[in-house]
Amino acid sequence: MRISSLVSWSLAAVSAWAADSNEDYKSIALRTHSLSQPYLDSDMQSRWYDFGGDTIIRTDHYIRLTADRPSQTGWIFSRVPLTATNWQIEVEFKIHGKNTLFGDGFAMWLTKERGQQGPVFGSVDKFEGLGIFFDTYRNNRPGVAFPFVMAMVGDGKTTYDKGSDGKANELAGCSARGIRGAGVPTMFRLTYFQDKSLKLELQYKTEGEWVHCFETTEPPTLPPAAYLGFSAETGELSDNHDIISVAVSSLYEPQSGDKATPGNRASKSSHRLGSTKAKKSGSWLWFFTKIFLVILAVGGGYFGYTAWRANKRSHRF
Ligand SMILES: [Ca+2]
Repeated sequence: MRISSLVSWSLAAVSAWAADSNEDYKSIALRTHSLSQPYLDSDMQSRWYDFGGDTIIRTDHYIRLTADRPSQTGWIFSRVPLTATNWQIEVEFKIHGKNTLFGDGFAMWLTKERGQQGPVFGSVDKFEGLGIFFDTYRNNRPGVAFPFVMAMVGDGKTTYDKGSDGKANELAGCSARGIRGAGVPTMFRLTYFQDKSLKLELQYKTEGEWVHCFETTEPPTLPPAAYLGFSAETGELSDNHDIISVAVSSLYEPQSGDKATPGNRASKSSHRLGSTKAKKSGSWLWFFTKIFLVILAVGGGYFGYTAWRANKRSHRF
């Protein structure tokens, strides 16, 4: 092995290890909240989700919350609440239709309520929990481009400000021009760390490229038992609002000597803060140990190489 290739191999190893040390969280897929084709069991039921309103399921294609027809309302809601402390929800969806004027959009819910028809993108108003709205029709909100994506946290009493497209109660949001009828699979990825952040990323410009929508540093407090749901609504204007797949995972910190134990929102956060600290100092120690090992490997390799060269040279005579 040449010295130069040994050095570059060692450098590559260090950078790979450095990237690895940033991965403080591991994930476990939650079958209870995930959806993929064919969506239904053999008896044409879903074990984990209920659906209602105008929702149509085509087992080889999509869950259609509304068809491209006026005055449609549809929803699906998980049967069991999402109790993970930290989680990620990744959804492929498709908003499309034949008209140049269209509406109204769809919503993702993590709420105490479940499976009730209503006026907020097809679900109930005065909800308690989190709503993410993919609003394709501008009612009255000057200055922002539509479609507009936003988060609202409901306290069970506050009304969604439909007249101004949710402006009064917006937690965070972004414009997403081109998210409707995009040429690539459209997706969103919502990541929640109870003590840290709520982040929303979108894919609609290029496949495999996530566009940052928002990240809040003061994440909302969610109901301890919140159901995951999706709903959509059409009025005079319409669109197809399709859910293609839902992948939910629980995020947790791997602890040395610990088995994979996804946390629960009911668990004490003080305990978890303590373990965060321990993990951080632990990973730094491991990082320096790795660097030390690489230096040893490079040094050892170089020593071995020169010894081998010297040995080879002495044999030449
Ligand atoms: Ca609207």
